Amino acid sequence: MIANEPINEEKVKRASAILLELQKELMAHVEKGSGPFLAAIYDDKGNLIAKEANSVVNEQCSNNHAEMNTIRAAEKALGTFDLAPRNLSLYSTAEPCIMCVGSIMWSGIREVYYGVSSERVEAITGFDEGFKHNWLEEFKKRGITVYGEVESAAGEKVLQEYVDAGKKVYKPSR
Ligand code: AZG
Ligand code: ZN
Repeated sequence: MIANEPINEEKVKRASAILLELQKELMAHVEKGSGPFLAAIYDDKGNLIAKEANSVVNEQCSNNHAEMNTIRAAEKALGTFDLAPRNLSLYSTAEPCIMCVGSIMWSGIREVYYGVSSERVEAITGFDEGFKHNWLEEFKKRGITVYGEVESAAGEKVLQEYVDAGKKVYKPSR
């Protein structure tokens, strides 16, 4: 596990439980046409605000990563573009890609917890997660907490299942 603050065991325990649940739900979304990523946003009292899977292929939109969809749904549900006053945490089955790191920064999300690292996502699936310079440090400067590689073994297993099932690794042709 990695983090950009001293490890808080309470946060790790909560993140483990939520991420294991998201990993467990993921294949059911994939069976309905989603990509192999799922994210959820919770408030600081433990209420679920939004949960969305990746819908790049089934909605034919390259922006529709799990994190993007979840932030969009949370902002719509709360009627605001600024989530900061709500003290929200984003949980994602995998490390946010270059696009989603930007989206999280702009959203006002205060805490990020993810499962599988981009390096392992790329090795297992062949997706290109992009180039991210020191994003944990950059988030720390902006007061955004990050815990990564939480329950990553369970996350890697689901991604391997996706690949073994011959599901689409969507990407632009180059
Ligand atoms: C992805 N990585 C994450 N974390 N989430 C998604 O929805 C993705 N799609 N492709 N790479
Ligand atoms: Zn993304």
